[in-house]
Amino acid sequence: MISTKIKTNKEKRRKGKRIITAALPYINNVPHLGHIVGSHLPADIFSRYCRSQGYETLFIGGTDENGSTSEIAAFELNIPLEEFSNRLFKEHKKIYDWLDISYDNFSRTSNKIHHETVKEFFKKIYEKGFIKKGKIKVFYSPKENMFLPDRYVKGECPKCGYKDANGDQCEKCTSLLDPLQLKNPVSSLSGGKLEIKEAEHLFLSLDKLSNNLKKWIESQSLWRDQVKGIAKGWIKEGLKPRCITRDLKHGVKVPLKGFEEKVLYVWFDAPIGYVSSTKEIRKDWEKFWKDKNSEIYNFLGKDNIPFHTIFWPGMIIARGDFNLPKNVVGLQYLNFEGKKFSKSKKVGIFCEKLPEIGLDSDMWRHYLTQIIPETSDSEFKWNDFQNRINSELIGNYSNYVNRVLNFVHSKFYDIIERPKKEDLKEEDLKLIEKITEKKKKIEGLLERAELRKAYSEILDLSSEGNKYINDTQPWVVLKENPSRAKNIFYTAIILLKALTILIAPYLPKTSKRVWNQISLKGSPLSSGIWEEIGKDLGEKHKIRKPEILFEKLTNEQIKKYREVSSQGTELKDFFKD
Ligand code: B3M
Ligand code: ZN
Repeated sequence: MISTKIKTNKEKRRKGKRIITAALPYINNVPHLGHIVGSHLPADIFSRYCRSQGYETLFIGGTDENGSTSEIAAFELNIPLEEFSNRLFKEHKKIYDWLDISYDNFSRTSNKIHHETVKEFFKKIYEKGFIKKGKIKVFYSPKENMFLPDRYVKGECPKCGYKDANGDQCEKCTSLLDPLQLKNPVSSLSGGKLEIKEAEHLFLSLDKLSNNLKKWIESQSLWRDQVKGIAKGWIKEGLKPRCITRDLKHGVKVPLKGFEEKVLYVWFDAPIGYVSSTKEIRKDWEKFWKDKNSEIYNFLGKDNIPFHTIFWPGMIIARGDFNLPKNVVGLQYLNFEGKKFSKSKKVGIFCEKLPEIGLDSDMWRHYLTQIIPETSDSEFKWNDFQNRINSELIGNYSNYVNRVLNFVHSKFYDIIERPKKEDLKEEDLKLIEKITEKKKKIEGLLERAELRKAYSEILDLSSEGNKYINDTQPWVVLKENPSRAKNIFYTAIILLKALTILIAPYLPKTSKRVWNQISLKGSPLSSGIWEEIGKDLGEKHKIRKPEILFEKLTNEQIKKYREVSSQGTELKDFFKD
C-alpha cells in the first residue's frame, strides 16, 4: 500500500547535528517540579524528537557547582563543599534518570575538564581584546573577613521592591543586580553589616559587542516573544562592561597574572559547561560546536534568559569560532495550586518523593508536558493531574491501544493482513491521509519547540483513531463481513504505529511497551524512525498478546500522593547516613 524505502546512512546523515542543552542546575537543593518543566523535560522531549528525526543529537547537561550558591548552602550545613556537592549531584542525577531525561552526558562544572575548557575560553576572549581591567566598589564583611559577592548579600530589590532579593539577581522580577544596588543590604551568612571597598577586577566588554548582538537578536525567527522582548530590552538599556571575576575560594581560577587569587564569575564559567560536557564524551566535540551543519538549542528558565541571549552569546561572538544558538527556548515559572513552590511551607511536589509515590514516570510526563510554562506561568493542580490522566492518557491513547490490539487478539488470532488497494474504503483512506497531515503539523510545531501544542495534536490524532473505530463499528461488521473488519484493523494499526512514534518523545517507556505489543522491530525512539510514520506493517503481521497499560487514578490515591509529595526531604537529612 505504502512503499517502504530504507534510507542509507549517508542520507540519514544529511540531517546534520544538533546540540540540545538544559540549563545547568545549581545544587544548593534538590529540584522540584518547577525545575523539571522549566528546562529538563522540554529539552528531553525536543532531544528525543531530534533523534527520531535522524539528527545526530547530543543532549547535554550537568550541575552548576561554582560560585556562591552551593558555597553558601554547604556553609550553612557546616559540610565541606566537596562532600556537599558530591551528594547533591547524585540526588539530581537520580531524579533526572527516574524521569527518563535522556542526557547524553550529565556532567559537573567541578570537573577538571571544565576548568581547563573555561581557562582556554577566557584566554581566547582576552587575546581578542574583549576583557579589560577596571576598579569597582564591592562589599566586604569585617566579621567574616571576606569580600561578599553575589548571593552572599541579600536585600531589597531596587526595581520591584521584593524584600528577599539575592545580590546577583532578583528572583521575583528577574532583574540582574549588583549587590551594591540592593536597599538595606546584609550578609546572607550572618545578617551582619557590610563595608564598601574598592578593588580591581576584570570586565567583559559587552558594550563593544552590542551591535553584533543586536543584529543577531533581531534576525531570530524561532524565539518566542518573551525571549526576544527581554533580549531587546537589554540592548535598549545599553550594554555596559560586566564584571567577570570574584573574590571567592571555589570556582575556576582566573588565568591572568595579578588575578590568580580570584575566580571567574559563575555565569562566565557555567555556560561553558555545555561545551566541556560535550568534550567529556566526544572526541569530535568541535564539530558539534563549530560546524555549519550543527545547530544549538538552549532550554532554560525565565531568569536565565538574559544570560543566554546577551551574556553567553556575547562571549561566543567575542571568541569568534563557535556557533550561536539556533533557538533559545526560555520557559516561565510553574506554580502549585495558586502558590509558589516552597519546601519549608510544604507547598509543591518535591522530586525526591516521586519514586515513593509509585506511579509510572510516564504518567508524570503526560501531565507535566501539558503544564510546561511555554508562554506564561502555569499551574500544577492535583485534580487536573487526575483528570488528564484518567481522561486523556487512559481514556484516549491507552484506550485506543487496548481496543485495537484486544480486538485483533481475540478475533483474528493476533494476525492482520494488508488489504488490497481496491478494498480500502473512503474512511480508511481518510484516516491514512490524516496521519500525513498531522505528521506535518506536529513536525512544524516541534521544530519551533512548541511542545504542548504538538502533544495536543498527537492526542487529537488518537481521538481520530477512536472515532474511526466507533464509526466503522467493526464488532458489528465482523458478523457479516469478517474480512472488512480485518481491513479496518489493519488501517487502525497503521495509525497506532504512527501514534506510538509521535508520542515516544513524550512517553518513552509507554511507547516502547506499545511497540512491543504491536510486535514491531527496534524501538519507537530509534534514530530516523520518524520516517516510519504513516507506513504500513507489511503483508502479514502478528501482534503480541496485549496488556493493560495504566490503571485509573482514584480520589483516595490522589489524596495520599498529595500528602507524600509535599513533604520534601530537608537538605540536612540528605547527609544523615
Ligand atoms: N545555574 C541558574 C539556575 O540554576 C544557573 C543556570 C546555568 S545555565 C548555564 O537557575
Ligand atoms: Zn525585583
